[in-house]
Amino acid sequence: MREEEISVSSEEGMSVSGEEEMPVSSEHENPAFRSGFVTIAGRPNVGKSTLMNHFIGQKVAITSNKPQTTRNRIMSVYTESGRGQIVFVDTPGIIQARNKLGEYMVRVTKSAIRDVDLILWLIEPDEEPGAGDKRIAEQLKKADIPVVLVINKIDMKPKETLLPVIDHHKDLMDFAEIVPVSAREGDGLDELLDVVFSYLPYGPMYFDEDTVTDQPERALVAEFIREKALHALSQEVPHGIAVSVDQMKKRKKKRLYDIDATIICEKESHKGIIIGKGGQMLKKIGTNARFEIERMLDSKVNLSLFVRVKKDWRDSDYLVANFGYRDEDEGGM
Ligand SMILES: Nc1nc2c(ncn2[C@@H]2O[C@H](COP(=O)(O)OP(=O)(O)OP(=O)(O)O)[C@@H](O)[C@H]2O)c(=O)[nH]1
Ligand SMILES: [Mg+2]
Repeated sequence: MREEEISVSSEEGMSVSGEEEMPVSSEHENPAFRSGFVTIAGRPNVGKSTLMNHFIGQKVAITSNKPQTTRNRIMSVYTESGRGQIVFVDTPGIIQARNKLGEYMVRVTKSAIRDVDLILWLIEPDEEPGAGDKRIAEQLKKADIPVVLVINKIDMKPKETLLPVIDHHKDLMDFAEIVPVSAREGDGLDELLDVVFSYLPYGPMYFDEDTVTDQPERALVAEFIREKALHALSQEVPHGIAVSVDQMKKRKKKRLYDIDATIICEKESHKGIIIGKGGQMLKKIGTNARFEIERMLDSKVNLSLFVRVKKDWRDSDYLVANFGYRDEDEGGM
């Protein structure tokens, strides 16, 4: 099978991402220090990853307006000197699995709502609970962990429409708290942070304050490419995409990386769409991804993108695992 390739290299210097310096302190000696694990769960597309990114102040989980963007459990660490440390656990949207990848995503979410200190159940304000929400509520009740109902995207609705949303959801289960927010605008997030900290036990700092995420750089690179493909493509094409980083090398004594990556799709017809007329689509995905990767690596990047078809890979346990969706990857930072 022929692979199509397109290279996107760095033409100009990129601005440097604003990494914040945190003061080093011996928090283990602070008896008022709180710490714990907080899972963010809910239906697809409600803004779970957007919320986590906002807390961390950078993109650790990709986002898009297409449901089922997140496929893995993604952890990130929020540390506030003198106050505490929250390990956020972003999860795939809760769905009914239709293929092996879906089954993997369901397993990821189920395991992420066990053994944590708090669960944030995110919903959208215009939703009356449906069958999906009832299933989520049943799962969360079984977990026997405090659940905060977070009503996201309040920027899209007048305030008075929130009351019926709250009333309808209150019937599903007992919530520790109910907090309306806008993850995109940042509204209500300070209040949510206060609530989260109030439910965490006094405890140690699990990770040093420089730790941001459990995602290795290569995984972030693959995800940034997948995000740009999600943004650029429509209909069913983006759902069948996986990205593998085949090579990632830093040039000696240079702030320059050479990266080869492959976009895997399910059908020959999808391959044509991903490449686009005269390679335009692939070039667009590559250029947009390169910007994001350069910002993360604080270096210039030569990105070569290939496209390959692996027929119906989402139905194959072997290929799903091969493209990085493996149960054994779920553990630890
Ligand atoms: N208007 C508005 N849009 C939001 C807000 N938060 C997230 N979004 C948008 O909602 C869409 C989905 O956001 P994601 O963060 O990818 O949602 P998710 O719950 O992680 O989705 P999955 O990973 O697919 O389960 C994106 O287009 C976001 O920009 C918000 O507070 N207000
Ligand atoms: Mg997500």
